[in-house]
Amino acid sequence: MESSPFVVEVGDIVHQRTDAIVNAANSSLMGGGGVDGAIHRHGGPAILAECMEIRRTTHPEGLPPGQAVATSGGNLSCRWIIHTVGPVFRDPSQFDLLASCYHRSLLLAADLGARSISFPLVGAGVYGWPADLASRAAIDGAARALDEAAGLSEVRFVLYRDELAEVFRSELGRAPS
Ligand code: AR6
Repeated sequence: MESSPFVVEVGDIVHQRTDAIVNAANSSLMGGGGVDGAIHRHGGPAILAECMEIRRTTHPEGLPPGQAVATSGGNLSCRWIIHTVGPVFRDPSQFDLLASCYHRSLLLAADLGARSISFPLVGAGVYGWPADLASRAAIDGAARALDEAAGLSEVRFVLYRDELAEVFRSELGRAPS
């Protein structure tokens, strides 16, 4: 059996050295707090300029939850930033939409030629998803994409705190192999 491409670590997403880094954005693509704020702060104005161009051209109404778009990495050490938007948590019925963030982000990264990618725990901050459900959605969405996409050899989940990493690892342990 091949070894798992999943890596779990505690850290800051902006310091990852993977081909792609995923941003937990909002539909406006104009920046915000949390991961989004950190990525735009460290990545510099080129990222916002590209996001504005995406809004002007392909997504004038904003990026809907569950979808993903790419920009360059600006001053970050990645080649691409994949911006995705989690649904705001109300109840678990939007689980598939949250999983879709991972699925679509991975397929887009693979299409661009990325071999490695770092994800934050999309939806688990300002958008209010409980860590266990957010972790489950991450694992399900990413696993589904890896069944479909070739070329990605490392999928890194970067959790902000030890407690989140513990929850994530326990959900990963429950995942069907
Ligand atoms: N590196 C890794 N993880 C982080 C970092 C970081 N630098 N900063 C926060 N986290 P959030 P969301 C964790 O709120 O829930 C923004 O305003 C955080 O602890 O960034 O999808 C956007 O513009 C949590 O576990 O994303 C949207 O309006 C996880 O990353 C909204 O927040 C996600 O937290 C999106 O909310």
